Amino acid sequence: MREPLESLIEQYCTTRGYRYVYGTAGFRDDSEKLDTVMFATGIVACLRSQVLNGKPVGVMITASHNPSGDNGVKVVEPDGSMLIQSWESTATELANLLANRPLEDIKAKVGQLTSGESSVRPQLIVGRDSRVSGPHLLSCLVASATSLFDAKITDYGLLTTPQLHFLTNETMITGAHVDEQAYFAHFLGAWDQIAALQPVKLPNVVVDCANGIGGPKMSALLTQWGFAKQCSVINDKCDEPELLNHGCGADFVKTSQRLPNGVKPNANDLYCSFDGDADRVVFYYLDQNLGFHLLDGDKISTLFAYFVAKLLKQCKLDSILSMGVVQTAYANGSSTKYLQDNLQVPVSCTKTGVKHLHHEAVNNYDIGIYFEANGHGTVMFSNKFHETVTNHADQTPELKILKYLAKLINQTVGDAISDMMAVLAVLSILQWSPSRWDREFTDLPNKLTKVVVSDRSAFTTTDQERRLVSPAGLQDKIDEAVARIKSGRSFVRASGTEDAVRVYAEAATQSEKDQLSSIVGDLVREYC
Ligand code: G16
Repeated sequence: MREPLESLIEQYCTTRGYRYVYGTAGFRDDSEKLDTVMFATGIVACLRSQVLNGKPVGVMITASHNPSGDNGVKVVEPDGSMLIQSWESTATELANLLANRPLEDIKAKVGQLTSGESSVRPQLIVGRDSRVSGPHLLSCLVASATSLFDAKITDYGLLTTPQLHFLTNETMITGAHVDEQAYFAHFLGAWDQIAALQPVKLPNVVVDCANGIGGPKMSALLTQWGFAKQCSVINDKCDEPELLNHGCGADFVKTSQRLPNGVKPNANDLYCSFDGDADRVVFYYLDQNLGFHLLDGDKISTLFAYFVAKLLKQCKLDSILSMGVVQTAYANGSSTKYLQDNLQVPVSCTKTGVKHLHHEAVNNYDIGIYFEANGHGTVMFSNKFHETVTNHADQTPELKILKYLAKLINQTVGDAISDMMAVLAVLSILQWSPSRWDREFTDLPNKLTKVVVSDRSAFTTTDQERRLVSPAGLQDKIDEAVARIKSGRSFVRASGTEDAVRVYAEAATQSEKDQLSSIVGDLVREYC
């Protein structure tokens, strides 16, 4: 240890007296409250790497869709998936110990945690989004990782979250330093392979980057992409912090169901919006009357399910390789019905959070499609899939498209850039316009709102977050309200990324949906 623990704590753990929770996607809070969390995360990430015999563990400093004053941290396994859940409690315990307990207790705990695997040098892969608080928070993480562990740290600077996941996994696979360009080369290579089989025919595409890190990364992509002439980027001012996710981006478009700032309305274009760290994407288009139509995560997963099912059938692999879709309670009822009734695809439901959907998709299917309605998601292809398509005697164009699609879609986590390219490739091959894509099924009118309450931890759930356990009595009242509405569905859960409770409502008509949303919102306010 280069510096005594007490002086490190004094310098890097100034935020004390708070209670931290490892939420839906790691720690997330006002950036002013996070230096202690970052110091704790440095320790946890190093311990995880040591337990995995020095394999690289990723750390991404981001608060994704949250306002610019927030920040947070996500820890990534060497294979690019989210930190295994059994370690979340270690992270929470350590952060709260550092923030609340006397120095002697902290010393004892840190000493105990760092004594076991000390011969293994941990390796961290770090990146951050465009928030101004990023560099300071990174310094708190680096302080514990270097002073307590002498960790080997590869700092990529500014990255999207999916780039960090991808580069962590590539570092593990190659065992060497991986240049950021490897990320672009991988996905552009897959795009070119598909484009060589089938000429690209698409409308112009406008990409809203939420004034986050997706902006410069999209610009880098466009300098190398054959499709660049038809693709333009808006809301790409990531050096103006107050603009981040403000009136733009995937979360804004999904929740307000309207165009983001900065768009020139054009009925012939296809639009998409990323969030602040570019790990989610939603699409939309305007009809001839400039009416807005959203193509969200449900529309993306159903598009992939339709396309992959069609290719599997053409390649006579539909009885050999299993395919299923994973959704959350936020999935529109019409999308679930379409998948089950029209496509005859199995659908499962998990709690909110990529970490839950990812494992369900990987553990159950050869081709596991998972998307949250808010645009987070990807398609996971199993080893059996790769062996089957590689060894298949008949290497038809359809089979090759399947193979290249599996490369075009980020296999570590949902990725706005890679998902966008994959959706465009599928639309081009199917020769579907945005409205043709939209016509496959009609969403039930739906509304997602936030209610700020004094203590969101009072809202606990069961049944994949579809039903409340507490506050006592509230679920019965919601059930009564839902029963009065045709095709009504509503649920309430505490956000794991924001200090609020989310209320979802859907119904057969716009007015009934508004009515249900307002009744349930009022019930939440009454019961909190
Ligand atoms: C994170 C998670 C997503 C989740 C979202 C909202 O996204 O990765 O899986 O849907 O938070 O979660 P909650 O409703 O609990 O606030 P992001 O884009 O914010 O990192």
